[in-house]
Amino acid sequence: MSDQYQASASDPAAVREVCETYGFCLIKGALSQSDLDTLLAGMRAAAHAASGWVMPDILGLPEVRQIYFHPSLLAIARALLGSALVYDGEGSINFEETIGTHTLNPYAELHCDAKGMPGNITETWHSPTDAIYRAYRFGIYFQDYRHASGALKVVVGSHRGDPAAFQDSQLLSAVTGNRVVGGTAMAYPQTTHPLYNLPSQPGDVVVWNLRTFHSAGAKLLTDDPGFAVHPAVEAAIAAQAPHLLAPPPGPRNAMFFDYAAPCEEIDLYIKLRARPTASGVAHRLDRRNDDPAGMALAATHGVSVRHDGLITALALTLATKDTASPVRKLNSDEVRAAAARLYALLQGHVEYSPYFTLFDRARFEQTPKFNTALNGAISDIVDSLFIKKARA
Ligand SMILES: O=C(O)CCC(=O)C(=O)O
Repeated sequence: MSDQYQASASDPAAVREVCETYGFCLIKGALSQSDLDTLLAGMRAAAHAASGWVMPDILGLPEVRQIYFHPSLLAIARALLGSALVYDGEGSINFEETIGTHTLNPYAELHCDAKGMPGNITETWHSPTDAIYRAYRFGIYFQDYRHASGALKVVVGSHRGDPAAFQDSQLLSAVTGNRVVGGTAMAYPQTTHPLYNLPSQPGDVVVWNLRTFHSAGAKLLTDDPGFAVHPAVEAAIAAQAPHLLAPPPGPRNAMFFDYAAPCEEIDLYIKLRARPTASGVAHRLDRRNDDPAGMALAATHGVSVRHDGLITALALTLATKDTASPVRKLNSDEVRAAAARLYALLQGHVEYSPYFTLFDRARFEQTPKFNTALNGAISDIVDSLFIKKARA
């Protein structure tokens, strides 16, 4: 276990130091057993309620959203990012009662989530001054991954520098390493940058910068659990000598959410994530992150909330409602409710950069008629979703 990668939850300044140096931190002792029990029960309830549907993000889930406002986590987030925090809409749950897809097929490709540049919204974020990206993902894992497979894997230090150097395919080097594992000599390709599997235990919180390259579900060697290799090497071991690998300790239940500073790079990230995806946008209509109780909770804790994902889904739904392929079929009461909901969200919408603006706010505010104002904004939003280059 490498102590330099961890810090106590009671020392937010140390968490920041570790995060800024390495791009991630294993925060020890952040949550009590009672926090974990309450959270897991809430995740179970939310998963059952959503069964068969895409699970909405956590701010709209009364069963679990309290965790986002946990005093220790907020104190750490503010130490990392400053006092003004924003919820960017990224808050998700992995829950399964027994070992299933989440446990057996985690996303085991090294990637980073920080995307969005002023000149190209899909490009991986990088800074001309090598500044640190101002958003962190917090992960709560319910199993002990010190000796078992399932941990988060990170590329140490990949939050800074040229992101091209850390892409999954670039990381394998031509240098061969040799190691004796379970009595067998193993030759494997080393990586150009060090990897680390976070040995988290229940009660810890794993935090990583959105620019840090990482992958899910690290496979650990039973005889050498501290040894981290590229996911491609893990896959080769799993295919050729699976008996060397430690099995998962149980279902890989976990929760992930972001804290961000309201700034240019997070504005671009939010706008990218709000774009329509191959899986469609209809399910976003079931998000409830604009419900008054959740919004009141956020306001009480001084956290602002971006609703771009919901705004774009509502706009596309209303724009396509009379076409042959509507995002979702709505009756007239539902159309009225969707319009009122969108109008309220547009009134509260604040952006943090001039790039890829969703709609012409001045025109919206100066148009007194509800329908005219709303239709103008819907048309702007639909246009904005298909722009590749920024019009600042
Ligand atoms: O499942 C995990 O451990 C990591 C999830 C992940 O890759 C992400 O949130 O970007």
